[in-house]
Amino acid sequence: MKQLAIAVLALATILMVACGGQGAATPAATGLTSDAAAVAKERELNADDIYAALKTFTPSGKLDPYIMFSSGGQSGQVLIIGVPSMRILKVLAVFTPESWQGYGFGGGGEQVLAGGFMPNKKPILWGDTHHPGLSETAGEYDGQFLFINDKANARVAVIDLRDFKTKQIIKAPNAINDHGGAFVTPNTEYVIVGPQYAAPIGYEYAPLEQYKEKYRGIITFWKFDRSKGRIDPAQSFQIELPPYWQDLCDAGKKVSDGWVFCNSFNTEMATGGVELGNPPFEAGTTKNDTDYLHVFNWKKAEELFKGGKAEKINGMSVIRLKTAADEGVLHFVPEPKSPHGADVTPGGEFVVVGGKLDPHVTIYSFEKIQNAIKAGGLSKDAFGVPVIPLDKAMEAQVELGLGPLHTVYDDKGYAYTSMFLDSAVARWTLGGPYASKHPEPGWKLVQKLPVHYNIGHIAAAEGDTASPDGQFVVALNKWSIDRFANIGPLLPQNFQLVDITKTGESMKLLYDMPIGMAEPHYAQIMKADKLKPFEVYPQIGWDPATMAVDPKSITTEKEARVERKGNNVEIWMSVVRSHFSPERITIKKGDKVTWHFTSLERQRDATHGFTLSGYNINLSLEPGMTETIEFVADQAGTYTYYCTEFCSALHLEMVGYLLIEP
Ligand code: CUK
Ligand code: CUA
Repeated sequence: MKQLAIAVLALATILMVACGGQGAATPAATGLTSDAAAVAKERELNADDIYAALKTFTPSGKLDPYIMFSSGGQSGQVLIIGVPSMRILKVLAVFTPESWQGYGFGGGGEQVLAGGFMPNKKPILWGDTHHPGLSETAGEYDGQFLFINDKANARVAVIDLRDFKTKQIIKAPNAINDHGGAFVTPNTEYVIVGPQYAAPIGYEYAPLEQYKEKYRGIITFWKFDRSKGRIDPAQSFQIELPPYWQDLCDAGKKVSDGWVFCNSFNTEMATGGVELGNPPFEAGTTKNDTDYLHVFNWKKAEELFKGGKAEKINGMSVIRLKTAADEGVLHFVPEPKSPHGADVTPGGEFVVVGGKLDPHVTIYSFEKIQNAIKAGGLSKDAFGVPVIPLDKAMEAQVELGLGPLHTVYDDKGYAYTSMFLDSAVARWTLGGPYASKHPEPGWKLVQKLPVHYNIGHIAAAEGDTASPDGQFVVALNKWSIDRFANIGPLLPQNFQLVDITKTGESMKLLYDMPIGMAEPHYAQIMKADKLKPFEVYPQIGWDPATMAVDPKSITTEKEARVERKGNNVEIWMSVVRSHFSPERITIKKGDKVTWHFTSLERQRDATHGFTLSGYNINLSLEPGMTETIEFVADQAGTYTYYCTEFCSALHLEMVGYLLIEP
C-alpha cells in the first residue's frame, strides 16, 4: 500500500508537470491525484502497473518515438506498430491480397503479386513471412525500404517506405523454401535470403536415397538497385551449399563488413521417414553434438560471380559448392547444438549463436575466425568445406538456461537473448570492447525476466544496427494461454514490451499486445523520425508502381471520358469528393475494358475506394494516385460502382452505374 502511495504521488507529479507545472497545492493537481489514486485502487493497480502505464500511455495526438516492422507470419503481411504505445498502425499487404489497400482486387497489386507466382504461373496468394529487413546505410536503418521473405515459397518482397506499398515480389529460382533472411548488407548492396530445408537445385525430383548427392542448400544474394527501388535478378547470384539445414543468417558490419554468418542444423543429413521405422526428423536431426556455423566471404563471392565463375542454372548465376569451398567463400565452425539464430554485435566483432538445445549462447570472434582462415591447414567436411575448430574461433560461452534462440543488443553493452523453453528474456553482458559500457563483468548473465509464453524472436530499438538505442525490447511470444479473454481454441500471439532503460536487474514488463492474426517471427524497431513518407502523392496522376506521374493519367475532371475502339473500351475516371466522373457508363457484353482512375484530391487522408459489384474489384485511391484496371465485361446486366471509404458527408452518394448491354 505504501508502494502504491509513492507511485500515485509520482504519477501526480508527472501529471502536474504535464499540466504546466503548477504547485502541488492547486486544486487541479490535488483533484488529479485523488482521481488517479481512486482509479488505481479500483483497478487494483500496484506501483509496477502504474509505472508501466506511465511508460506506455500515449495521449491522443502524441506520436510514438519508434515504429516496429513486424513479420505477419503466415498471414503473408507486415504489421506496422507504434512503440511504446503498441498500437497497430497498419497491416501492410505483401504476399496476400488485401481489399482495404486495394491489393490484388484489380489494381497494380495484381502485377506485384503475379511477380511471385511459380515459374509455371501457378498463383501463390499467401506467404509465410519470417524476417523483415529494413534497408541500411553504413549499418544503420535509413528508413527507405523494407524487405521480407516468404519461407514457404522462397520469395522476397520489396516495400517502398515512401508510400508503404509492396513494389516487387520475386521468386528465387532453384529454391523451393527459404528462411535465413531477408537481411541486408550494411549499405543494402544485397538483400540476402538463406535456405532452410534442402532440396535438389531447382527442386527437381530426386529420391531421398540420393539426399547427400543430389539435395542442396542454396543462399540467394539479391542485388538491390536503390535508385529503381527494385531487386535486379541479372546482378544477383546464389551459392550452392551442403544439404545441412541452414537457418538464421546475419551480415557482418564494420570490422566484419563483407561477411555473412548462418547457423545450421541437421548436419546429420537425416531424411525422416518415421512411418518406415526410421528415426523421425526431430530425433534424426538432433543426434550430433554440434552443427556448423556457415561463414561466407560475400565480397569474394561477388568477385567470383563478376569474374564469370558462376554457372547459370534456371536463369540464375550459381556459385557451385566446390568453387565456394576451394576459393575461400565458405568456411564452417562447429556450433552446439541444433542452434538457432546468428546475431552480429553492433561493431561487428562477434557473432552470437543461440544453443536451442544447449543452455549456452556461443560467441564467435570475427578476428579469431580470420586468423584461423589465414593460418590455414584446416580439415574439411564431407563436401570439402574447410572447418575451423571451435576453440580457434570461440570468444566465450555464456550459460543462460533453456532454449536460447535469438539475440539483440542495446546501447549499454548488454545482449538480450530469447529463451524459448524458459519463457524468459535473458539480459547478459558483452565483453571485449563493450565491457566498459556496463557496471558488471563481461560475458555474464545479469537477469532473466519471465515472459508469457514461449518467446521466439526478440526485437530491440535499433537493436540489430551498428548503434542500438536501448529503452525497449519486445518479446515475440508464440503462446498467450491465460493472458487474454478466452476467444476459442485458436489464441493470439503475445507481444510483450519490456523496459530496458536502466542497468542491472531492472528489466520490467510493460505491456501485453495480442496479435490476432498469424504468428509473427522477427520484427525490427526503428526510430520514427527516420521515416519520411509522403503525406499525399507528390503530384496528381502519380502511379505507385513507377513512382512517377503516369502519362496516361488525367489531371482535371474535364478530361474524364469513355472511348471505344472496336470492342476495346477505355475509361478515364476522375475521383474527388464526392463523385466519380463519369457516373454512367454503358458498354456491351464482351467488351475489353481498360479503366483509369485518378484521384484529384490534395487533402491528406481524403482516400476514396472504388468497388465494382460482381466483378471482384476493389481499389484504394489515395490523394493524387492513379490506378488502372483491366477486365472483360463477361456478365451483362446493371452493375453499381461506389466508393468504399467514408470520405465525406455525401460519401453514400459517391456512386455510379455500369450498364452492360447483352
Ligand atoms: S525463426 Cu521463428 S522464432 Cu523463422 Cu527467425 Cu526463430
Ligand atoms: Cu469517396 Cu466515399
